[in-house]
Amino acid sequence: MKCKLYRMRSLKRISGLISILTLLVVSGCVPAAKNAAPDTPIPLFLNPASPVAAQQARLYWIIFIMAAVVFVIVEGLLLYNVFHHAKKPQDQETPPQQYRQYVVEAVYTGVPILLVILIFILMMGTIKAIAAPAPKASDLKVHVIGHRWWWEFDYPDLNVKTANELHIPVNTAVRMDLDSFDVIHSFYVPQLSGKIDVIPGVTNHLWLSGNTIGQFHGQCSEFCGVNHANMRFTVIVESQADFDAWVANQQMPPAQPQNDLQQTGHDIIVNGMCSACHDLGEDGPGNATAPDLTHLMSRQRFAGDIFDLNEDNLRRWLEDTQAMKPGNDMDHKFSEDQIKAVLAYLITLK
Ligand code: HEC
Ligand SMILES: [Cu+2]
Repeated sequence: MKCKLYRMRSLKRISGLISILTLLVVSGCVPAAKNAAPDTPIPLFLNPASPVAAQQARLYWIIFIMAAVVFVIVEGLLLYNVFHHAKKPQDQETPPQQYRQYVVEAVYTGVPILLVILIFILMMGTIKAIAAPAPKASDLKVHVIGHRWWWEFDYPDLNVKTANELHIPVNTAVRMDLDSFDVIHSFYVPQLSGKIDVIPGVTNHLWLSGNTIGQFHGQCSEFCGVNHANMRFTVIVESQADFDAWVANQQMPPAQPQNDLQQTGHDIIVNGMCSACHDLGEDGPGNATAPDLTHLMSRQRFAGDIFDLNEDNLRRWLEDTQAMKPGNDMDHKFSEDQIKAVLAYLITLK
């Protein structure tokens, strides 16, 4: 009997531990991957960098403090009764029973109802505060397309296409149309935006704006297959001048090959095996299913924002993409010569 009880207790303890671990994993509090983005601020909505996240954080803290006060009062009364009114050995009689305590009952029914009504009012206020502002001509339009396992960002009015890196000017409303190329993904930048599903065949809409210059971590937050965790992106909130300079660079045609080796690489990309999936400037399938390479080297990271963009990593990528990001959709083998030529040209694509 004793043994059984003991076993039950340790089972309880283990299941408690498991639920804490699950919570940690679900909330993303596990050690970051080796190639994680550099020192970006903790990607949490409690660390807001936009009016939307600030409203969410405010509501969170109000409800948290309300809950904490209720918790302390309720647990305090409970503990007080447990210790102060505990039955003593000399107590032989059952204490008098209480009936029809209308005041007590009114309090413990009324107070929670009032609290819930208060939360409802606060919630409506928050929903109103983060609703999209009226459209303005100066708003920036972005078409977001989720792919397994990377993000495409198109700027239809600017004729710019990029991958895994969303540049936006500070304090500007950004209106996004979100679609998926394949399965359901979810767009989430904790410090900037709410979360919205990205669904094939449906166009969803989200607005966001950043009021702090900096880089903010984004992550697909709807399980979408083997590389779901490696489907990240970065939102770069920058001054209008920096943004304009970035746009001007993105609008340029791709760099011209400077020697024979680069020319060979260029031709493989434009006419060879890469052109089935990748666009380069005006060349390529047009409706590319893979990241646009025109200004590849202007980005900081690649392949779902997880590897630093430099020559060594690109070589590793071309030698064996499946070893680097197992299961990704670039399932091709290239010869030593092809890799050398392609790499020579790729690294000039600033
Ligand atoms: C079958 C389609 C396909 C072919 C062919 C292909 N790729 Fe890719 N490539 C992809 C996909 C899909 C990704 C994105 C993988 C991911 O992030 O999960 C990618 C990613 C890349 C990236 C990283 C881009 C970024 O910004 O994340 C580079 C560079 C690249 N490919 C170069 C090449 C080159 C060079 C060739 C030809 C020698 C080539 N690819 C052929 C599908 C293809
Ligand atoms: Cu996804």
